Amino acid sequence: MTRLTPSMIHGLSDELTALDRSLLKTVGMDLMSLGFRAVGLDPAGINLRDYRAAAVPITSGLGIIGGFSRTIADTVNDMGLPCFVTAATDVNGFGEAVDRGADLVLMADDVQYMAYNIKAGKYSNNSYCTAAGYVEALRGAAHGLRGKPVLVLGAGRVGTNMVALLAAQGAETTVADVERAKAAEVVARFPGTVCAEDIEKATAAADLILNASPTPIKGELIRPGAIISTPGIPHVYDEATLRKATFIHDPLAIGTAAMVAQAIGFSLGKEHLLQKEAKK
Ligand code: PYL
Repeated sequence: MTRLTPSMIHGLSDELTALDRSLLKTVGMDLMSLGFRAVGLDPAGINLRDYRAAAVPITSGLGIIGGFSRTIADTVNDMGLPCFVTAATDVNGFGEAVDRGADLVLMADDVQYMAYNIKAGKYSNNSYCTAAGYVEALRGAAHGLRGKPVLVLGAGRVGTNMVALLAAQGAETTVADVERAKAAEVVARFPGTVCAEDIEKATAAADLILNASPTPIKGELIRPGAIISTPGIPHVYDEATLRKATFIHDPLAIGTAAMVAQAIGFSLGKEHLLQKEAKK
């Protein structure tokens, strides 16, 4: 998982309204609905104001990323679920979240980003939920994925979870990774999935792409009219490329929305069908 930087995070909170608008136009759902549908839940009838969340800054490892917890809280508030950032960090911050009545605690170290549902005693994790969020976004933009060829770039934790989710939806999945053995390992786990022999050729032939790699796709390889659903960071494309394809991207909000949705689902006695298979 590529570590976000303060500059990647800067301004995201101010862009949440534009993200909602863009998602509605591209995938037919706003951020909140996308998050819930990504984990198989219908947002209708769930009153998010009945819940309370906290974002706890975590100082372990490489430490706090400026703006990270604030941006998470702003994203969760944008979904309609009240969320505050604790004044304290780490264990003390977790205690503050509990004392202030949080139902969900969102926190991330250098290895994992989770939303912990205190009452349910279960957590959702970012690798799985980012995969679910971007697969659902692609499904919405493509008006369904069943029987359609989809290229997954990157066979890490997020890419692997994407392949599992695509298999469940009956897509025809090709996996590509610069480390071919990693792609082959994922293909072996999901019968019917194919390993790309030549990444550039596979990319140039793809109309539906999930880019879970840390490498932006070369603009000249992208087919006009392609739909590219990509949590990958850094996300840098020139204007000509951005005009010829449909891009679905944001560095943090879509994964966070699906995490919150799945964590709320634990309170409703629901667990997404693939969570048990997902690699954490
Ligand atoms: C969760 C993000 C999405 C992409 N990369 C992941 C990342 O940057 N992880 C590290 C998060 C560290 C947060 C830090 C803080 O500010 O609490 N411990």
